[in-house]
Amino acid sequence: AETAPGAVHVPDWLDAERQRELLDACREWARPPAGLRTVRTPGGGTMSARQVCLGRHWYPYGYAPTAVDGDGAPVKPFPARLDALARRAVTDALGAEAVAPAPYDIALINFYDADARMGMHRDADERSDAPVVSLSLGDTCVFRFGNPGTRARPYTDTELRSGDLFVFGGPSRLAYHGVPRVHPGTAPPELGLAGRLNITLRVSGLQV
Ligand code: MD5
Ligand code: FE
Repeated sequence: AETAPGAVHVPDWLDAERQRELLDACREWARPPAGLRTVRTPGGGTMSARQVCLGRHWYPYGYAPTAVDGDGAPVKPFPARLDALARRAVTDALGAEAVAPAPYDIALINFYDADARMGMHRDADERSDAPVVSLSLGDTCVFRFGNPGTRARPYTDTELRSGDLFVFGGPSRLAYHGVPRVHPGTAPPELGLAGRLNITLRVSGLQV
C-alpha cells in the first residue's frame, strides 16, 4: 500500500523462513569485531537503538570506511546477496523502473529494545537518490512518516510488523520519519526475538 508518493508498505514480504534466515545473519553481524555498537551523536547524546553497519559505518552524520565507535575493528563487508534482496524489494514495491543502476552497498541494522525510540529525522547522508529498503523483524513498532520537506505535522502512523517491507523512493526518499514506540512481546513467538530489528539497505553513492 502506498503511504505517500514513493513510500510503499508491503506487509508480510518475508515469510517465516526468510525472517529466521535474516535474523540468524543479523545475530552473526552483531558479534564482535565491529558488532553491535551504541551510536554517539555529535551533541554528546546516544541513540537508544543500537546499530550494526555493513559496508561502511554510519558516523553521525556521514559515512566512514572504518570503525568510529566501539572496538576500532574494520566494518564488515556488505554481502552481494543483500544487493539482490534490495533489488527484488524495490521491484516488488515500486516496479523495475525504480531500481537504481548502482549496487546497494550499505546496511544499517538497528536493534530496538522495549524502550528504544528513534526521533524524527531525514536520511540525507547518501549521495544517491536510490530508494531505501527497510525490513522489520521481531516486535511491532509504530512507524511515523512525516512530510517530504518539513518536520511539521500531520504525520502518518503505520504499524510495522515482523516480515514487513517498506520502500522509500521518489519524493518520499527525504521525508521526515521516526519510530516513536515499540510494542514489547509482539514478535512472532517462533522467531525467538525479544525486541525489534530493522535492516535498511542503501546505495551510498560513494566511491569504494
Ligand atoms: C527503523 N530506520 O525502523 C527505520 C527504518 C534509520 C531509520 O530511520 O535511519 O536507520 S528506515 C526508514 C526510512 C529510511 C529512508 C527514508 C525514509 C524512511 N523516509 O523517507 O520516510 O529503524
Ligand atoms: Fe531514517
